[in-house]
Amino acid sequence: MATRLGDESLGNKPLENRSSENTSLENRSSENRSLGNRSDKAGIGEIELLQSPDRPMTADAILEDFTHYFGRLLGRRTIRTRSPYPYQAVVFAVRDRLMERWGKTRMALERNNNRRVAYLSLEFLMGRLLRNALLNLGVEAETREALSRLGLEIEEVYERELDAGLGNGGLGRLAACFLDSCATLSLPVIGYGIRYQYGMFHQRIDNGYQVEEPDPWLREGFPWEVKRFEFAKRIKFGGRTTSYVDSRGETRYLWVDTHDVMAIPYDVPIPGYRNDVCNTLRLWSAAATDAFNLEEFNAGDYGDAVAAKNEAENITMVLYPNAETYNGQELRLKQQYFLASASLQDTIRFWQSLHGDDFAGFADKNVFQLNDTHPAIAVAELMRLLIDELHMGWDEAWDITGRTMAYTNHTLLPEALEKWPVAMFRRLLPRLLEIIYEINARFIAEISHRWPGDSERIRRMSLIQEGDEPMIRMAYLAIVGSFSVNGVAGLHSRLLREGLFRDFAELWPHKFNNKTNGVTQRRWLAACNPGLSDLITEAIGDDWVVDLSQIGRLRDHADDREFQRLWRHVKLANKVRLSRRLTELTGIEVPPAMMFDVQVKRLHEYKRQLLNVLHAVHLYDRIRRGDGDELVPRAIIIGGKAAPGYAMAKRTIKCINNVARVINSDPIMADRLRMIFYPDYNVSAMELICPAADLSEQISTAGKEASGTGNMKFMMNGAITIGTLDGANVEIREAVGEDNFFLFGLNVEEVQAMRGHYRPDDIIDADSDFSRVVKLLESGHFNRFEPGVFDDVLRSIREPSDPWMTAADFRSYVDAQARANAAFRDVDDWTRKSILNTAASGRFSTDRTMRDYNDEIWHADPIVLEV
Ligand code: 62N
Repeated sequence: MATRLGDESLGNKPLENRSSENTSLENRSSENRSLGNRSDKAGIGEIELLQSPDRPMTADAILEDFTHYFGRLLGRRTIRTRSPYPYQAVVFAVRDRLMERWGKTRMALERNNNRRVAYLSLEFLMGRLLRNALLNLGVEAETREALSRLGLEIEEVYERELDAGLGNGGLGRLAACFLDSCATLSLPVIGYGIRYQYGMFHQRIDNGYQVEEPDPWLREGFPWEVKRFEFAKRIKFGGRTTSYVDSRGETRYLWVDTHDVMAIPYDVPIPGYRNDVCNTLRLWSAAATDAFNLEEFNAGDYGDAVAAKNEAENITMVLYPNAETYNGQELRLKQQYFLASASLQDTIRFWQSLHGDDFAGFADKNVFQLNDTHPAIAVAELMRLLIDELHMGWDEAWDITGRTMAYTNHTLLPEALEKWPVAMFRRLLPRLLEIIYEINARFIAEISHRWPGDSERIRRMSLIQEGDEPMIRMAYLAIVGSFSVNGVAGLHSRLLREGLFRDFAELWPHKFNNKTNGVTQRRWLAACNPGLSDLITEAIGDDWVVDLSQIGRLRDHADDREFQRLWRHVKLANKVRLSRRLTELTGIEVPPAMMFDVQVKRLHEYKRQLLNVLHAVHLYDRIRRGDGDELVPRAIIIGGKAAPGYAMAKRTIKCINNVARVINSDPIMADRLRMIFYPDYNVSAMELICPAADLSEQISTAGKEASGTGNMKFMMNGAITIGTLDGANVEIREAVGEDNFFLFGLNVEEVQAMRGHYRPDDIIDADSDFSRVVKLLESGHFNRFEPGVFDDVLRSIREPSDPWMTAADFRSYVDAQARANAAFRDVDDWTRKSILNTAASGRFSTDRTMRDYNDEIWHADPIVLEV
């Protein structure tokens, strides 16, 4: 018989029951508006606190609340623009309005007993929250008005918010866009993540080199979060396993002598767009257990007690800043397990608060979407909780697990596939290792049954990679334990089925599906580009904000000369804005009339920032040789962070900066060519950059970029893409038409066919432009005072084994750039292409992506709020 999770096994009292999840906020009927009514249904010890009327959404009321918080909570009298207090007071005023919706959404979730989705992710790259919250609540104008009465500019207040940089790049930002779309679609989705004390590092550029600095983003507090100590969970680490036979003759397993850590949730409200829904992002923070501290303290070992506290809190201290290369660090595995266990326990406890110990319907009412393999240990942890803590049998537990887990893959790069040493698991998570071994044994039996005697296949598919140091293949664990496996763009999903996961797709074809990524048009058009947003709304109405397919109606305006003029006017204003910022950041002046040619994304060899540099040097060389008459003035803008341990990526940053310095200090280049490295690129930087871009660089080696999402943000804001047939570029080109996309480079099949007989030296020698570029770089022209700094970078281009085949695509890239150049000279036609790009971006909203997930994977009913 099942017992309540945690009653004895977790050593703490039942943390939540109907009352705590059910603190009712009721305000509809005025006769109910007293405080402290006793609720009949609530039972003993439960007092319903009835809510006062909703706060009005007027400038007057917002000003009143601002004043209240500024004076009475923050204890200030004078407004100083650069202080954090005005920002904080606005957030508190806005938060009051979110709280009302948050409570109603929670009530509706319980009442409707919806199927719920838990989005498990080690990263949520939220950026700033204020402008988005005001937009979604529909009080931006009112708040602007309230602040202006105090002499405050709302934009200045926005700027005071620090980015919540709890992610590396696309994967983390995707999770944030998903939350916005799910709330807007009223989908019952809760995000589970980690409240890192330090987010993505800040990047400083020193003599062209990247220098990493910590990101103490919580230093002044994070006014959006609500700490929920009552939902804390206990997480076990270390120790050993034992077993015994219970009174019914069943073998039971115990995980004992563990070092426990508490997981404390902090909730962040996620408002939908003007639909009164408010979902939750629940971020877990690690804390030492009280018992742990006290024991050591009483033993007189204060130092050890403090050390234990530090060790516990270390788990959520810092985000690992690696994108696309995992580096098997133990603390990272602890983070993964910490997130998985806390989130699963939370879901189980919520289930128990409604259904007691009857888990019959659990799998029908819960889905866990795994954001890559980072939280894939959840497969084994759910088994452990169901079997060890809830005393379920293996088959029933496996049925529940396999009906609730769904896995999204975000990469084909072999170096990014997580594998954890078996030895590390044995030390850190011994009970989970046993469970994984059991999952594997049963899985291998299934393969043997289907393919008798095929030991090679077993070796290939086993969850354990054998060898000197046996490893657990997390992607395989995720596939075996899930009912759905999806890629993030059509091409990527095909390559998963045909390549990386071929054996699994043969075994379980029904599991594999595609969900092409998107971005939220609320942040990435409505909020970040108000000029364009207003122009679009004047032309086609504002339905596009919640239904981006409507943006296709812009096509009717693409040839309208007056509309084109207004479109250009907005783009120019956005370029002026970015140009000012670039000058502030780097001291370089960038004339806004130039073509803004932009590549911003994490630094990685497969993304080929180097190819962009080769083109920059080519333009520089042409202008110097007097061959630049046809060239339109161009500003090449590159931004992005390199993982601190990724030497080649860091050297590429140095190379970009040095080439930029030579170009920008050459008087001949002035007004013709500028090159800028945008320091500390992050979400807020993109909000400034993408509205100002003319040309969007999406130039990865075909087959390497799973999807890309920056490509979609640029397209939405009217930039034209120069790109390879990689990731979502394929679908972007299909949507916008080949005339409105600058295609170049080998396709996936051609890249594969060229492996083995790729001769970069021959390619360079046969191309005089390429030869001159490489010669200039190799001559030390860009590193006069630092001989040899680019040797590694330059050598990689000449390497026949270069996986990124930069040289193979040089000629076709330069030709595509020439087509872009020619197109930019025809101002009207460029504007037309720009409008058509925005008009074709309808498919690339995460609203569409989330509908696809929900229709084909989650099958959750939308939240219905009480009217
Ligand atoms: C991106 F585990 N991936 C894709 F530590 N990964 O590159 C991009 F090794 O093509 C997609 O558009 C995007 O996902 C959304 O689907 C990505 O951003 C990481 O950030 C990452 C972080 C950590 C690891 C691996 C990858 C680690």
